[in-house]
Amino acid sequence: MLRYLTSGESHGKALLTILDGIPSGLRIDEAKVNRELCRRMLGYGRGRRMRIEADRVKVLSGLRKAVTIGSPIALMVDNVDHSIDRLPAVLCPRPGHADLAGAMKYDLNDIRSVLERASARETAARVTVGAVCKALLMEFGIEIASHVVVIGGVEAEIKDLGFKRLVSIAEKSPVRCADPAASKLMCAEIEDAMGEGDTLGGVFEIIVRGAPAGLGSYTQYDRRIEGRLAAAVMSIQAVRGISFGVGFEAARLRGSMVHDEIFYDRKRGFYRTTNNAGGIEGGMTTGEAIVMHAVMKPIATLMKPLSSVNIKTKKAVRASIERADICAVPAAGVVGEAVVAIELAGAMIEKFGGDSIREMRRNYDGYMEQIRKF
Ligand code: EPS
Repeated sequence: MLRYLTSGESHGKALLTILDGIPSGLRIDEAKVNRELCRRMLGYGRGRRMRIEADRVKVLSGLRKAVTIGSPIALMVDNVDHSIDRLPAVLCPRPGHADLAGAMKYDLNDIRSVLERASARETAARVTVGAVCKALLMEFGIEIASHVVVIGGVEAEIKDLGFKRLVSIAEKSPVRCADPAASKLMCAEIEDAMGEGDTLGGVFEIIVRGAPAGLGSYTQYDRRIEGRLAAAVMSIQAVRGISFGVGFEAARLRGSMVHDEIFYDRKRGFYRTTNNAGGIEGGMTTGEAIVMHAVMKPIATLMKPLSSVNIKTKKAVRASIERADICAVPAAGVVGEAVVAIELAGAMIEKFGGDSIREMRRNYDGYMEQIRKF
């Protein structure tokens, strides 16, 4: 079983993770982990904090000569801004943030103690874990990408570009969007929101290419892969909704328009010409690309704050202002890739056995041969 925990406050000393269950024999390239951390920091609309930090991973345990040995892997990202004990108290909860419910729940009279851990800074830790899991998935030719399709009122028009081209265009866009015209409009929308002291949410798409058919299972509710993937992506700060393939559109369409017809070719085996299911049927991967959409609400810290109540004086006030992003949808896409990688790496280990990469590969090859001949 693959499991991990993260620890660390936004302005604490560091973000820490222990990742347990990665098989032995996997090469971990620190530069690749750092590249993922760097991708998470980018994006038009990010706040000043991202200019202060230079997120880099320190691998504290679990590797010998950059190769896993089956023991838990400890990963650390230092915070340059570790001012947690010097920062002023926060008393005016921000609507939309963990502030109020968190302070009541943990009986804290300074909201700072809530926001420090609720902050999306924690996602840097998850990105380090995701990068290790991406390395495991790459061993089996599984690739994960994301791109932004909506920011505020601007929707991208994504042509059928193919995976590689889509990724290369999106990675060059300041908002990680594969439609250059929409990309410009999104940047303008972010500037406009900034001018108004406001924030923006949006939608990002996650695409997984190369996952074999049969990850997850229909046999028990908690083994259904879409449930696991949805829970993972929903656990990202500010994500409010998930869909697969044609998603919510399926409600308006007839079955004949939704379900992906099945074909067979001696060389290719079973295949589909459409992928409305988003690569998942009956709680299992189908072997087609996994396609998910995630909705992110606008960041809760507004420079023109909404009405709130001071938790000490109970007087009507404006919500507190913290340093924050205007829009973090491009970064959330990178985090989405990471959490999907973690969930799929777990499902791969469950299916193919998890003590060593060599053992996993043998089982994987045998299974792939078996389904080819099915
Ligand atoms: C973030 C770091 C945070 C915020 C942001 C995400 O740093 P700071 O609070 O020092 O500016 O920029 O978090 C939020 C917007 C939030 O509401 O929690 C990061 O590293 O991603």
